[in-house]
Amino acid sequence: MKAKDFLADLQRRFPNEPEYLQAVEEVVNSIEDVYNEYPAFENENLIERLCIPDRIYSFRVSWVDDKGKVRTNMGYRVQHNNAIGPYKGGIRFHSSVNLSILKFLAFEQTFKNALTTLAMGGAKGGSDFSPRGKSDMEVMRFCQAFINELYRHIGADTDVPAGDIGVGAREVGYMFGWYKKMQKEFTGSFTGKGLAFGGSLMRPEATGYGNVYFLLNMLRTREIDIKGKRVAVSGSGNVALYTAEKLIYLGAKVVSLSDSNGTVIMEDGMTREQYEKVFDLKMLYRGRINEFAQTEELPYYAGERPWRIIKCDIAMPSATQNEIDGDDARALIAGGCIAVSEGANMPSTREAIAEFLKARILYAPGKAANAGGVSVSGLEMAQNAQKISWTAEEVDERLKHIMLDIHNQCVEHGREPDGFVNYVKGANTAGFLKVAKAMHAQGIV
Ligand code: NDP
Ligand code: 2IT
Repeated sequence: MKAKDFLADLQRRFPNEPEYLQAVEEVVNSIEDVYNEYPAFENENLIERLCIPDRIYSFRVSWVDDKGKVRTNMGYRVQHNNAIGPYKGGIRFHSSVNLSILKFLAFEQTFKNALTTLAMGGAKGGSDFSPRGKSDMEVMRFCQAFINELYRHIGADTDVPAGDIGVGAREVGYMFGWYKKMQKEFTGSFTGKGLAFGGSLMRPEATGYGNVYFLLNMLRTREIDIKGKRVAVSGSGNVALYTAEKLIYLGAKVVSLSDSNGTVIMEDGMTREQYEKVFDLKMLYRGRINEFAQTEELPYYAGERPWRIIKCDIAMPSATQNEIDGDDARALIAGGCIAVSEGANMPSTREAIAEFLKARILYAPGKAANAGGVSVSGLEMAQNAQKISWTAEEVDERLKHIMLDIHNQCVEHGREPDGFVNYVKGANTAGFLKVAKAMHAQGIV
């Protein structure tokens, strides 16, 4: 396989899917050599079967808003690969959702899930519906209409959705409720459920905490202490907030949070009291970051991301894809940033990643660093299958262990001759080998 030729062909076939092509390009470039060590892979054209999703469902979702107006959105589920377990991955509700974005997410999920050590294939779904500004009843009607189409294609041993941008406990609850009604069964068909109906303790915290655990493992390789470090966090949703909480607990200084409208800066680090205020504002009242900045009298930069406006030791992008471009990366490095650990999926552009690798800072790609969320989803599936629930301490211990295991896989496959660990190469290679070997063993399916 020649990566260049394969990618040129994919570009010709899917010219309007830039995010999908970006995610595939990164993986294919890093696994080219190891792929070519296994002639059987090439004989079976495994690379094409691995990069093109198994199937995609797309459908129209019609629902009625509070004014009685009939609205339509698009709905999708991309089932990418189930070589090592049932399809598994979140659902995203955001106005920007399109097939290219969901294909990139399902592709990434396949490798991420392989790294978790648990038996989960890769999938992603979603809609261009935006829950922002909608009433609970509107969100409920939308979720029911969405699942009315999707319920036939998912299930505890088939495909298990969860949350992502715009999908939290409320949305998962509504989707699970309708799934259960249509299927006439109570099964672990979703993760991220409420605690009263099969959810796992620590699932809400898992992605953010897991990312911090991954960061600690990276810092340990250079004997760096997290205490007192200035950490720029972007986003202010599920992942960003639990990242911030764990960082404050560990004595780091969280110097920023953001949303799609702007960034708040906390030069001396967010206090515990400020954290509680912003958590309530976002989680209970679905408020905006500029409201937090106003009430706390903190500097707010409308339309800006954190990277160029504040100096930090560590960056933890936790909002969305391609939120750090080449100029942002250069500004971070020039400002003394020593580590980037990605809570979001593919938050760094190709150019930004190249800058991080060139500067030889600690750089963890999302498919390794943010795998804690889906890992605890896997633990939720295990608990549901046994009809038991574990304590928060037990889940947290398992999460720490999984994040260490993922870190070790990255080091094993990503260490370069001079000792530098290329976590991109490590994560891609380890994830690829697991999935590819399973696909090879199962024949052409
Ligand atoms: P939430 O919906 O809870 O929060 C998303 C945050 O990102 C919000 O602050 C939102 O701001 C901001 N954001 C979303 N889209 C954009 C955009 N286009 N430009 C700028 N800011 C944006 O989602 P999560 O916290 O769950 O997800 C954040 C990231 O983490 C995503 O990349 C997701 O794929 C990834 N992830 C999530 C996991 C999970 O378990 N939830 C697991 C692994 C990865 P606003 O309110 O203005 O839209
Ligand atoms: O990107 C991700 O890993 C998620 N949104 C979580 C997926 C899951 O199934 O928990």
